Amino acid sequence: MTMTFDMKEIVNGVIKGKIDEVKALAEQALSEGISPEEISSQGLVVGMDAVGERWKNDEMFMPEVLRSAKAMSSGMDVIRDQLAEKDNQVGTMVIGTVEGDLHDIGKDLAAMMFEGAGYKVVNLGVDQPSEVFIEAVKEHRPQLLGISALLTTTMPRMGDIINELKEAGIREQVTVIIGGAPVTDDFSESIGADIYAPNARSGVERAREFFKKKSAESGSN
Ligand code: B1M
Repeated sequence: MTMTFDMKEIVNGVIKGKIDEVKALAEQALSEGISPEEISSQGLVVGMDAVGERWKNDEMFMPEVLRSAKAMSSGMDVIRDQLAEKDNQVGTMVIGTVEGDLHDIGKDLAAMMFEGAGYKVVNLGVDQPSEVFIEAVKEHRPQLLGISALLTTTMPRMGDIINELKEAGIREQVTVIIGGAPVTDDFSESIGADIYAPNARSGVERAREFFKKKSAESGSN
């Protein structure tokens, strides 16, 4: 049987913020035998990626971005259980916004992109003190710890979390990825984070490259 489903419909549905339509399309795609990974990586993520680009280029406004995020989320709801099956999982990610910072839009987009890439995501929310991050790493033993900050005044909390991971003796157990509008590569390096993500999509790609390089290095040792 030839596949009739056109993934572009999901991509466009996300871009246009069609919440119910994206849900129905994801259901249709699943019923036509398309895998949840494909629905995510070739449909939902591609759509949200385009939204991110348009937002960056001032071609979309915040309410539209949020509607698109809801549309992506409605598609994720359809495939989440199947993506979460052990065989499909890439790993676990704990993610949160630092203490004193209430911005969660970018952090939630990043969480969604990582979920779409096959991570089980534990989202701690906003305004979280270092202890909450440390306890979550101890409890969930994630491969990735994602930290977000949108204010120049709260950025230093990211470094505090890394220092507290060291003090707790668990820094080496987890890869730290940081993001947020004021964050830069230089800042990331200065606090000893492993990966800096300029945007949600690149975060997923950089994490993939990081783990690939790490496993190649451990293989050659
Ligand atoms: Co605030 N705010 N805000 N704000 N806010 C900014 C960040 C600001 C740049 C606006 C400005 O002055 N031009 C400015 C910060 C200045 C600075 O520190 N340099 C600012 C300020 C000053 C404030 C208040 C102090 C304002 C006040 O009360 N006087 C206050 C602080 C409250 C607090 O946190 N304690 C405040 C409050 C708010 C609202 C509550 C009104 C609202 C937040 C709503 C919410 O998040 N639920 C808000 C908003 C919406 C903004 C702007 C307009 C938009 C932020 C956003 O959501 N962007 C922002 C101005 C701007 O950025 N143009 C601004 C869209 C989002 C998709 O982008 O978050 O950058 P972003 O995320 C990107 C990447 O950075 C990256 O991927 C995302 C998608 O590609 N990314 C990650 C982010 N986290 C990541 C984590 C990762 C990976 C990638 O892995 C871990």
